[in-house]
Amino acid sequence: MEDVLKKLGIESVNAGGFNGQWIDDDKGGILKSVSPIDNRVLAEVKQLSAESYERVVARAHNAFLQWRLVPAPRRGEVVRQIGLELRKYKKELGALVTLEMGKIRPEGEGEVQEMIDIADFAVGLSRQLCGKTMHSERPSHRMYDQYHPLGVVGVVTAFNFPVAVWAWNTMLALVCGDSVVWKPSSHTPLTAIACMKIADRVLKANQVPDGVLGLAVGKGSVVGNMLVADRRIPLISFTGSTAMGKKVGQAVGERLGRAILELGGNNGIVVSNHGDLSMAVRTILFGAVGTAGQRCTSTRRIIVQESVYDTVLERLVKAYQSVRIGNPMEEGTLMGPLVSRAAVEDMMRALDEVRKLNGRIVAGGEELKNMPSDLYVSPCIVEAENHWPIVQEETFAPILYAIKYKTIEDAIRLHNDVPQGLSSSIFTLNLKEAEYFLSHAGSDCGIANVNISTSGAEIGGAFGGEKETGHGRESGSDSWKQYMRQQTNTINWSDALPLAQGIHFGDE
Ligand code: UN1
Repeated sequence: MEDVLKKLGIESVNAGGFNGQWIDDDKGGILKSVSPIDNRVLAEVKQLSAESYERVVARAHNAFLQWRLVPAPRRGEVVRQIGLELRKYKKELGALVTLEMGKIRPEGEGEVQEMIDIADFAVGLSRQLCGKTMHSERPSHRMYDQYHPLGVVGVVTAFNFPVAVWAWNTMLALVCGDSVVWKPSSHTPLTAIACMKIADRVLKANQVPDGVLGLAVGKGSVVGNMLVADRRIPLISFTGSTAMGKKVGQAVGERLGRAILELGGNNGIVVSNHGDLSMAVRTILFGAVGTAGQRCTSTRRIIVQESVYDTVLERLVKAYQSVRIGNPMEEGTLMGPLVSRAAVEDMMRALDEVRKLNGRIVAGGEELKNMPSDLYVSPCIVEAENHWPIVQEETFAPILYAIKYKTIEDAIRLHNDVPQGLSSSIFTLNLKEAEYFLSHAGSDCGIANVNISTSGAEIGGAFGGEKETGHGRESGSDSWKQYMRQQTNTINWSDALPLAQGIHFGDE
């Protein structure tokens, strides 16, 4: 552990603010980063007070004014170098993710791989920030649109993807000519500090203006509130719960800012009698138990055709019993601890609700004793009804609700009958069912898959959801457009002044 911290430049007490220089603020209070693996304090961080928050955003704004003038491909070259630097630290940064939030090592490293991938994507994008040219209805006029840098982007990330989500936003924002102020989760300040150190070496070597990347570790009630209300920040990208997201959406909407909101999911997999059941079982295990059920894309519901329901459940229970739960730093562990006592209590509360409804818990659902901390649980499968209030909610823990269906129409109705709309999947080898699921009459989610998990999306696609999951898209496809402002330009190269819509005004 000490080696990992040392290699990433983490000290026993760290400054939590960065605007090109580290800001040592004694007025914001100390935050302890505690590992859920064994409740050990990894290091301490000095949080930002309101005054030092101001220093971060003021510098970010000035930096933006200069950074936007750097040609986009040149900005892409800086991002390319950040990607190279991240490759050098993949192992250590991945390990720090594991230490700070408890996901297993391969998942920690996978997250750093997402950072590298989005950096590569952004490099290519830096030469493709294209608008359209359209034909004007007026003679001798030319019309086109172009995308200009937007400003300071505020990025608020959650504990469960402490580095990847920052990178999805930041690598795009950088090539788009924006600066970024990052407020990480208070569970994971050290990974944020480590990322900033890695990126800053590249920024300094390329004489990028100080403040293009900023960090604001601090309390939600101070830094979080200031960030979302700040008129100098035209775009807030927020990842977190639906409850928090509603508040953020309101605060940003109140000032007519833009918001990308990546909130709760309630992701379902439909398992058809036409599906490959052994593939389905392996996938459900990854989707529901991976990251201890703490992904916004975690599989929370399986909707299984009644003729294969017993077989699927039987095989799943067996698979759940073989999951090795323990220290996520150790090879062979499949599930580490939950992030906090509050998370364990939420899980137990949800299971109490299930019991009140006479729901049958067919696997797991226990707090595990004799573990290195009080945060280990066994992943759980519950036979449930889709309309139960607890099934309609997202509980950020490894609880999987199993629900039966008769017809494919039923399955899609049940699937969509929740308030959230992030990720979804169907296991079927029947072409009609698959196409139905992906059609406008099918899944209502932002992500809909066939024969793969609800979780583990690639960076190349646009990532985000509908309904109470929020709105906006991060990562691939044309998500970058949200980080720029679109401008329509019309140029008259004639000697006349024709008006659009054939209007004659005065003598013309
Ligand atoms: C999240 O849980 O906030 O698709 C993001 C996935 C990951 C990202 C999840 N690539 O599961």
